[in-house]
Amino acid sequence: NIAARKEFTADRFGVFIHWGTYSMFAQGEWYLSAGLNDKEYSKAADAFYPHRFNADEWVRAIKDAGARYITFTSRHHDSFSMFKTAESDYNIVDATPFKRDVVGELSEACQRQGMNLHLYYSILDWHRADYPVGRTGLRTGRQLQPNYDSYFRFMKNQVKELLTKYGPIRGIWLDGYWDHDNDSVPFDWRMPEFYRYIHSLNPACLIGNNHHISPIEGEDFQMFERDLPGENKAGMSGQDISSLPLEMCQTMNGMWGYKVADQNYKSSAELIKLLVRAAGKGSNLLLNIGPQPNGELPAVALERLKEMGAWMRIYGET
Ligand code: FUL
Repeated sequence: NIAARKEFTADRFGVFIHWGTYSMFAQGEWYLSAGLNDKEYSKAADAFYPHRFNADEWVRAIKDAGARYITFTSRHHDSFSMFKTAESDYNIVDATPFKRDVVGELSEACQRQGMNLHLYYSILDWHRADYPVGRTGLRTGRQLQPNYDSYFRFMKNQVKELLTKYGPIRGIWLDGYWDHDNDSVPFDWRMPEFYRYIHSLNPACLIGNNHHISPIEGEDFQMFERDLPGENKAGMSGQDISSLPLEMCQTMNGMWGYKVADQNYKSSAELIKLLVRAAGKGSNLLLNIGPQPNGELPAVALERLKEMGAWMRIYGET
């Protein structure tokens, strides 16, 4: 997968998309963890109908900004799958009136427009009974029957669906490892086994894990959350810089998922500076957008993409 890694590094600029039923509450993607009852929260799926969702429009706007890949949340901590899955009914096709496979539509749009697609996948889960609850886990309204064997099997099956049914998926972006940071007995996530499984399905698939520690065997790129590699201003990315391709992710405002109260967007000048500084560190910038519950990208985000595109057309490499 040396070629895939090189292509990834040459991309320099990607757009992260956090979108799920949490977007409906407009409070960010961690809303469920604010002590909510999981059963009540999950009812939102029954009203999720993002009638303005148009994958081609998203991809067009992102492409015009000069970004070369998209990383999309296939399943976040709240466990809701944005794709049709046989592993759980709690998914966009079976649990919502919308009934459209968002990952599928996005993947097709990406293929039509020559955009690389990565999928975010949470290994931490706030909803399933079999996930062994960690430091952020909820107990409210939730059944607990921790069984990592069962949960691990579930993850493998879902990742198999994602990597075999949706065309070319260039990368998998794993998240939530830090949920077991504080365990008294070290938790074995069995990541090397998981990575081998992913690579057996697609040897070229780039694996990254937002674990905030140094790379584990089997990973293809190293990520830094909200920080330029080596800076660690946000206190989450203190790990040493490795020789793997690097990627930093950052929000346009302050939250990943749509948060209506957060209009504190960075200016285009700041965002361009960030992109340049990341490139100067040999790192990609993965810049986040949280689409609205109706399926549209927020107007301010679209404006920022436009302005970045204007700059990229002059100064970006082609
Ligand atoms: C974090 C997650 O907990 C956030 O919700 C978000 O997805 C960010 C990119 O990674 O670890």
